[in-house]
Amino acid sequence: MRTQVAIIGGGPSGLLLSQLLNKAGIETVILERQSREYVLSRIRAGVLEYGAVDMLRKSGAGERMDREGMPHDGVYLTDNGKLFRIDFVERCGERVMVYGQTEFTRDLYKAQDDMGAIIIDRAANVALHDLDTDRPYVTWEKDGTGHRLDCDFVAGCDGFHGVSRPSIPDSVRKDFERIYPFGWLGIMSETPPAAEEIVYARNRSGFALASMRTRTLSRSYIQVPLTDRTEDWSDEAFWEEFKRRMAPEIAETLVTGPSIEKSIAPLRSFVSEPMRWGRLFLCGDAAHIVPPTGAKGLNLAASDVHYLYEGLKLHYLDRDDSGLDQYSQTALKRIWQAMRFSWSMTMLLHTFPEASEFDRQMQSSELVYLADSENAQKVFAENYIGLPF
Ligand code: RFL
Ligand code: PHB
Repeated sequence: MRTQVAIIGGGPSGLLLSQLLNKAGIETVILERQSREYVLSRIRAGVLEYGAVDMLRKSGAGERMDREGMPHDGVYLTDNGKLFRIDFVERCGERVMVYGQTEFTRDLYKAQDDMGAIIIDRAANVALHDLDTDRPYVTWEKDGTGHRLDCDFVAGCDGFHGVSRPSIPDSVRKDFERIYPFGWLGIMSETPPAAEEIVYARNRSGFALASMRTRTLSRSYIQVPLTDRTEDWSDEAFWEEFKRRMAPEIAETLVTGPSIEKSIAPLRSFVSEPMRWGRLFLCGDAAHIVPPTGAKGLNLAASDVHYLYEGLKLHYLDRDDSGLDQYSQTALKRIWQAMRFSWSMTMLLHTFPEASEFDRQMQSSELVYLADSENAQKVFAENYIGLPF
């Protein structure tokens, strides 16, 4: 079997890249380790920057998002009960779109199916070969049979635990990492959202986040110690703690209900450089992880895809390799900016076990500044809606 671009991973970055390349007449094959049902059952991101929104539209898969997604003009923040709002449109003239990663992925699978794209799921033992030559190839097994795919390029879109990043020799790769001493316990519930926009809450007992998927489906998180397990948290205990951390006016009107999903995610900042080795290009979580506090993970995957798609298009349509040669450097510049924003929001809003009274006062002062200063709000809004690609 032969193709132009072999894509490892059928998550949002692999699907979006494949869809854009196919539309430009460039052939792809996607190899996904899991079943499609499994990929579509993963509940993750909920906020799309306007850049990611534009990309989904450009890929031809944005119609349902435009119909069902919820444009948000701002967010709320609360510090120990005091609530304030940052208006993105007023500060920066842009907004974000609340649309679940599950829906984003589902729309891309459908668009790929409509185009007759090749997506091979349940591909086991995927291995990348001869990446530093002009003739790379990929091998895998499915239902006990071995397969081989020859290609021009390999796009490593296989997330943090994939095979692509470890295929770059250790002598070439440099990893940067910070692990935070807490996780997020998240629940999905068939209840109306706590507020009409997302609420980020700092509280003495820890961080909480009120988000949503639709007008009748809420996504709510609380910061928990890394040692906690989901079984430790009944729905009643979750809602009690969530209310304690939210502003009183939000807690008072909150409608609670049983969880239909509950999970704990650890928080980590991670970047691996470079993002290109020979004919392998890393995209999305395969190369970097951000803590979810800034809602940047999926959005960074989309901006990586943008740079790689433009580079591949130049290569195939204009015989110009400059985009591919600059891919790693260009993508990393934007990634480090999102790293900085996600890290600073995480540091600002969470309770750190080792924090002193002074450290806590610094967090509060920063939030007072953000509540009172139009300039500070402008900086926050510019980063939250997403820096330009
Ligand atoms: P994914 O989604 O991990 O997809 C990678 C795919 O590759 C497959 N795979 C393999 N396939 C073949 N062979 C192998 N050896 C393979 N190994 C893995 C996997 O099965 C999978 O299907 O990476 P991708 O496409 O780069 O997308 C990244 C995003 O999923 C991620 O950044 C976001 O979910 C992060 N994130 C958020 N991002 C946002 O932009 N806004 C948010 O509001 C937001 N909230 C979140 C989040 C992530 C969270 N968790 C659970 C990590 C909230 C949470 C709680
Ligand atoms: C979500 O809706 O899951 C969500 C929203 C905002 C974040 C992280 C997650 O910062």
